[in-house]
Order: sequence, then structure tokens, then C-alpha cells
Amino acid sequence: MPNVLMVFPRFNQHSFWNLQAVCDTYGSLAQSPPLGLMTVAALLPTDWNVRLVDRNADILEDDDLDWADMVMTGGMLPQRVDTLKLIDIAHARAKPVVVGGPDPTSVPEVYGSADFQVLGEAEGVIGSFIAAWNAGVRSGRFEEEKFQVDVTKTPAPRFDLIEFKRYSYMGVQFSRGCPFNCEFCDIIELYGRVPRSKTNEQMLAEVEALYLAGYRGHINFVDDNLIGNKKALRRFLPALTAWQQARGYPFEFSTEASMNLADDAQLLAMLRGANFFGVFIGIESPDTDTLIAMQKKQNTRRDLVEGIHKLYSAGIVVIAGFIVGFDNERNSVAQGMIDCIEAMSIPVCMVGLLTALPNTQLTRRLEREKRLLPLVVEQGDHCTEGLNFVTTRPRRDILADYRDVLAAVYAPDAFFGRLRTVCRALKPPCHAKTFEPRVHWHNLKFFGRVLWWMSVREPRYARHFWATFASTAWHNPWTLKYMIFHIAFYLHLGPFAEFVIKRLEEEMGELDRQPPARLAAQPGAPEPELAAAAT
Ligand code: B12
Ligand code: SF4
Repeated sequence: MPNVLMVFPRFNQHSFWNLQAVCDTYGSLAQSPPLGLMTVAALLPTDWNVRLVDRNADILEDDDLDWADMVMTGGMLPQRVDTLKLIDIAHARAKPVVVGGPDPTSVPEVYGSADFQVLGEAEGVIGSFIAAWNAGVRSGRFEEEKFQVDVTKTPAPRFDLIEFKRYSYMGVQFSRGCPFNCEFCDIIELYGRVPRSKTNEQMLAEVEALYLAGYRGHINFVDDNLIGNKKALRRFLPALTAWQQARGYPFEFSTEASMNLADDAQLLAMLRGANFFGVFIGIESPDTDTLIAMQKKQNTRRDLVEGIHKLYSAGIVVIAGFIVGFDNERNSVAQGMIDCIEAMSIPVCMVGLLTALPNTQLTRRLEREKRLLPLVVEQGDHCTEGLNFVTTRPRRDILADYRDVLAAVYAPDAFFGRLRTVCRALKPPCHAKTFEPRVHWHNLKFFGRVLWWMSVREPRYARHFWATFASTAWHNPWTLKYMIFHIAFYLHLGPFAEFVIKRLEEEMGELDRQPPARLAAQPGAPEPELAAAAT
């Protein structure tokens, strides 16, 4: 039977989500394990031998490659550089390579050097690959029919392939897809607009497997939008709550959801009951016209600030995504965004440049308008390498606005100020947890490392740290844990914001020195008149 070496490629270094500093203080090597590959592993015949190497947490040894009959790899866009490198590494040892995952699915032509391309959700296509391999076929392309996979048949990921202590948190997936239709989004192109959910039994079996294997602490529901199918979620949450109650709440959960979560007090109460503590929300822009143009209508007709504060009242912290660079954005975008972030008191905001991802409505429109530029993702992500199109506002103005937002929201005074506000606003949990000495000891060490970092390695933050610590301990001590988690985040975000600002200033300097025709000189750039008009 074949030996399958699964390799999760390294993420680009300069990205918002490269939380190395957080992992260092937390005592882990990477943030979370490769759920996609672990799911594919569970779909392979049980007598195939599988080894998993996560290049973000492990070293790929020659021995691993010598052992393998095939290498399976792939992931998302900021892993592309390493995935392509891995294909060459495996080929140098004459090992066939199978690629799959979101980026190969979106742009298979980039991965032409792989022997096999297994595209789409693996459940719907892996069977054809296995049959071909068993029949002696050693190259080919297999493609899943879009959005047909019945996730109620998806097996639990192979958690046995990873070591928990290497990661900050675990991931599970309840549903795939999102009902909304944001123009820039590739989720709906990859996973569809009709959310498909697992059954209660399936999900409880996954959390039970983690529990029995000894894992405790944070689990992230990696759903595209956990509330995409509210009916299914309403069915699931009481079962999850009962499971948690019976075991003394061994897990706390985070997820990703759309802003309309704030409208549903009952659902918020259910999430709180199951011990959800955090949610990522794409807010994107404070400007209603911009939101309408990007087809993010679910964020309009509402008071965004009030909505976020409703989540705090349910004991849920928010990380939010914002984007600069939309077509009909006004010159006031920077101040509007800064004011909005301040009013919402969201400490951790992923502010990035609009990026036309392959295989999206946005990319198709820009192509039609002849405004699309090549997408470069060599070292970073949309925070460092976005805006791959001819912009309607002068490019320099957009970069300046982006810089102003980063400078304002990640200034220590502003960040720690928002953190103090949110730590006061969060409502305490409504249930008692069983005391887990191991988890508490781990959190204590985490606290100690953050303390050391704040006072010895980065003394410039010490004043802010102690002010925030005192305020939180006095007003709402149960949130100290979340305070520490956010401060650890800042150990990455503070320097990352400085790094991005420096790059933006270099790019603006370059634009100042060059004539408007510069864009037209780029490969794949539009006609000179259009480029000149756009700059
Ligand atoms: C969790 C997650 C993260 C985590 C990653 C944690 C980790 N270690 O994996 C974090 C928060 C770090 C992250 C960050 C980012 N992410 Co992300 N992320 C996700 C998310 C929500 C879930 C991933 C997951 O676990 N899915 C569950 C598994 C079961 O699904 P799957 O990975 O698709 O795997 C299935 C198939 O793709 C296939 N498959 C997967 N791998 C392989 C390999 C082989 C060989 C085969 C045959 C098949 C196969 O089989 C699996 C079963 O069907 C996805 C959305 C999604 N629905 O997947 C976005 C997603 C992968 N992220 C995306 C992006 C763009 C990013 C960011 C750039 C910015 C952002 N939007 O947040 C950053 C970059 C990270 C960095 N460090 O540079 C895009 C990728 C688009 C693309 N074309 O590549 C996605 C699709 C969503 C999106 N639009 O935001 N992300
Ligand atoms: S709400 Fe999020 S996942 Fe859904 S379409 Fe919009 S950007 Fe995509």
C-alpha cells in the first residue's frame, strides 16, 4: 500500500496572520493545524499509510521524502510560493506530487508542474484519484462537480496525525458556504452560496475525539459564515451546550460570522451558552455607498457600532476585517474608518488593501474593464501586496489613506485604549467551568511571557500594559485572559503595522518619482490612456 506524505506548505512571512510572536509567547509553534489535509487523510483508504508534516511547525526531513510513494500538498494563496517549491523538492527525488486545496482549485494553471491536480472539495473527487492510482495511472486532473459534496458524509479529520502542543488552537468545521454575495469574495466561488452543514452527531463526535485525545482549550469553527444557515445552527447549539455542560466546559469557541449576527439576540444567547468567546466579522467599510457597491448589503441599513456592542454584551470579542481601495471610496475613507474602529472599540482589526482574488466577481469585472493587473503574492498577503488593479482614485491617495488608518489604529495609545474599553464592556460567562490545572498552568506561563515581553523586551509598551492591566483587573477581572491574548496579538501587530507603513511610504515615494505612465509599463497592464486616467 502506498506511503502518502502530506506536507502543509509554509505561509508567506509578511502577513497579518503570521502570528509567530503570539505563538512564541503562547508556547506553540504554529497557530492551527491543517484541517484540509487532515480531512483528505481521513478520506484515503484505511490501509494507505499517512504521515503529515506541517512546514509551519515541523521540519521536512529527507527521510520523510525517501519514505513516501507520493507527496500530497496544497493550501491557500499565501502558501503558493512554498507549494511550488515543494513540488520541485519532491520531483528532485522522483516522487509524484498531488496538489489540491483552495489555491490550486482557483488557479490550476499555476500548479501545472504537479503530477496530479485534485480540485475542489476532496470528498467529491478523491475516489476517482484513488481508483486511478490503484490502476497504475501516475498523472492526471480530477475535478469535483461544484458544491455537490454532502458534508454529512465527511469523516472527522485525522487529529491523530498532529501533536496538539505544537498549536495554539484546534479547528473544526460545521458548515461550508455563505448565502451572501460580496463581490470580492472567493468563498462563494469555492464553496457555494447554499451553506451545507454537518449533523449534530458528526460535530459532537469531532469535539469528543478532541476531548478524548486530551485536548482542552480553544477550538475555532473554521466555517465561512457560522450563521449562514441559522436553522441548522439553532439545531446544533443546544446539543453542543449540553455536551459542554456534561464535561464542565472543556472548550471555548471562536468562529467567523456575518454582521447580521448582532440582530439575533436569541442566537447570541445560544452562542454564549455554548461558550463562544470570539468572532471574526468582515465589516470592510464604514461607508454605506461603498458597502452597497461591493454587494455587502448585509452591513448596510444598520448601526454597525451598536451591533458590535451587542456582541460585547453577549460576552463575545470581535476581530474585524476592513478593506481600503474600493472603486467608489471617497477621500474621507481614512478618517471614517479610524472613527468607526474607535467607536466600535475593536482592538484587533485586519485592515488590508482590496485584492482581486482569482475566480471572483471582482476579478471578472476588472478583466472586462481592462483594469486587472497581475496578482503578486510572493512574501505577504493583501496587507502588503494588494491593489492588483488600476484604481479609480489615485493609487497614491489610497496608499496614503491605508497608511493613515494603520498609523492611527495601531498607535499604542489607541490600541490599548480600545482594549481597555472592550475589557470593561464584555459580559462575563454564564456558567461555571471545571478547574483544569493543566490549562491554568499553561495560561499562567502565557501571562508570564507576555509580562516579560512587555516590561523587558518592549519597555516602550510597559506604561500601556500596566494601565490596561489595572483597569481590567479592577473593572472586569474575568476578562484578564482575553486582555493577555490581545496584548500577545499586539506583539505581532504593532511591529507589523510599522513594517507595512514603511513599505507603503517606499511605494508612495516611488510613485512620486515616476510619471503616471508607470502602470502601463507593467506586464499585463491596461492601455496607457486608461492607466494614465486612473492615476
Ligand atoms: C482557517 C482559515 C484560515 C486560518 C488558517 C489556519 C490553518 N492552519 O489552516 C488563518 C486564520 C490563519 C487564515 C488566514 C488567511 N486566509 Co484563510 N481560511 C481559513 C478557512 C476559513 C478555513 C480553512 C479550513 O480549515 N477549511 C476546512 C477544510 C476541510 O477545507 P479545505 O481547506 O478547503 O479543504 C478541502 C478541499 O479544499 C480539499 N483540499 C484541501 N487541501 C488539499 C490538499 C490535497 C492534496 C487535496 C487532494 C485536496 C485538498 O479537500 C478538503 C476537504 O474537502 C478558509 C475557508 C474555507 N472554507 O476553507 C479560508 C481561506 C482558505 N483563507 C483564505 C485567505 C485568502 C486567507 C488570508 C490571505 C486572508 C484572509 N482572507 O483571512 C490569510 C492568509 C494566512 C497567512 N498566514 O498568510 C482564502 C484562500 C483563497 C485562495 N484562493 O487561496 C480562503 C478560501 C477563504 C477566504 N477567501 O478568505 N485562514
Ligand atoms: S459575508 Fe463573508 S463569506 Fe459571505 S460572501 Fe461576504 S465576504 Fe464572502
